[in-house]
Amino acid sequence: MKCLAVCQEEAVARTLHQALMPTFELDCLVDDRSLARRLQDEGISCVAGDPRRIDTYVQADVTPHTCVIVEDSGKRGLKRILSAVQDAGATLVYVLCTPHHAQRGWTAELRAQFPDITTLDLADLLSGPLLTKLSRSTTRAKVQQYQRYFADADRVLILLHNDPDPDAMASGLALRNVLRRTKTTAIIGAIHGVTRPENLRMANMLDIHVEQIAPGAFASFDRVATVDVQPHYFSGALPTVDLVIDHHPEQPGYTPVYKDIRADYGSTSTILTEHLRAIDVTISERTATAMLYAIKSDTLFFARHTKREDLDAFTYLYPLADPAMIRKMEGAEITLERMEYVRRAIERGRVREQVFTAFLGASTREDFVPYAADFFLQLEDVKWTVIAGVVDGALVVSVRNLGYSRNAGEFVRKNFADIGSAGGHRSMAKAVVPIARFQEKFGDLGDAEMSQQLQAMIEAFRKDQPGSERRKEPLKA
Ligand SMILES: [Mn+2]
Repeated sequence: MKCLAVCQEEAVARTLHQALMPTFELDCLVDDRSLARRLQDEGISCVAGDPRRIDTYVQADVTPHTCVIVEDSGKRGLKRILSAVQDAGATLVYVLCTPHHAQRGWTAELRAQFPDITTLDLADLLSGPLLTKLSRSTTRAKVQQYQRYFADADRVLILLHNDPDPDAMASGLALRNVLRRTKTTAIIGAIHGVTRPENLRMANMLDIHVEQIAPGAFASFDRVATVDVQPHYFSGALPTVDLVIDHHPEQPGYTPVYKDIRADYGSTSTILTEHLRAIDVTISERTATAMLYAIKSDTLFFARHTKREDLDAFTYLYPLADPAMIRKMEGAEITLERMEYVRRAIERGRVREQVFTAFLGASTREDFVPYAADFFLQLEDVKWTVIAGVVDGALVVSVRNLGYSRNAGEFVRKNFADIGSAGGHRSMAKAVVPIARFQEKFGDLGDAEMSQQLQAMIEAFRKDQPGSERRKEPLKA
């Protein structure tokens, strides 16, 4: 495509030449003959002419398909230049504002007179890449500090939360990469280990070994880092820690030597992608695949809690990863075992006033309960799901809703906080209550009574302030 740059300053002509060639076929127009010659001598296609005259543009073969960039350096005469350009038939006209333009040049009056002209601000064009480069240097300094601090350690523990998910495992791999260590010199560990089928499949396919570590063994490591979790989670078992990298809200009560906590990020893997990019290390296909999967899974493929940095990290990792493998890992969500609990929920559960409630009875694993809660929320007429099951002597309750109605977190806190742990967000929440405590409060209920009890609780909760829910309903459309 042809492009004509009407320049006053030599630096602008040279910069546009470098930026646009060879994608655009660029000619420069300057009014100073000696400048035109100098630029020509350096191989920059340039003509001298009066930019205020129509025939200058006619001679330069300007057509409606030529991009014409007019530098506004604050000198008088911009209006005559723009009129001449348009009269010569140009329609794709841009004004490039350099820092002088604030004083004169491109004014509101000109804007009104040439409504079809687009302005480009030189500072705006620079700021994105410049800010990225500079903040990358800040990250590099931070990463180099903790790299040095970890360098002389014999045994390093990278500690994950109790039920490691894709983001935790991918962050573990990435941090090991940043620290330039192997699986023998930096152990990725968790108190319990991986349990959910999709997470197990990820660990198997990518050969990620998460070692089970008892809290008593933390002290046997020279350095301990936590990723995707903060030390307060281990309730006192980790009073000091060397490094924390996390995207959950910052918690008090511990002293890290180094930390990088960014609560607005969609995943810890996004933070670690920035660390790896800052120090320019090669990211293996395995690590890239794990991190890409982690970003997808933590942000529900950008459907929640996502910012530009997550998309940037995704774009960067995408060509390095194996998308076929990710597809396979995602498929692991559906298993025969889980279908069995879905079948139980169909048999025992019921929908009433757009709430699906089911008591699954004894479950061999906890994840069957949230899985069923997510599953039944997909039904067209369902806005809330309340699913409970008994796992290891505790009643586990998972609550989901479509997010625009009343608060799921509030529901579990109101009903279960006094007898167990209960918490969560607007759209998803969980409670875990020892069966004995539940029976003290509600009596020893059979399966059918248990379902009725759950149903009564959610109905009472929703009727509490019926106005607020109805008012928000039109949002669904
Ligand atoms: Mn995470």
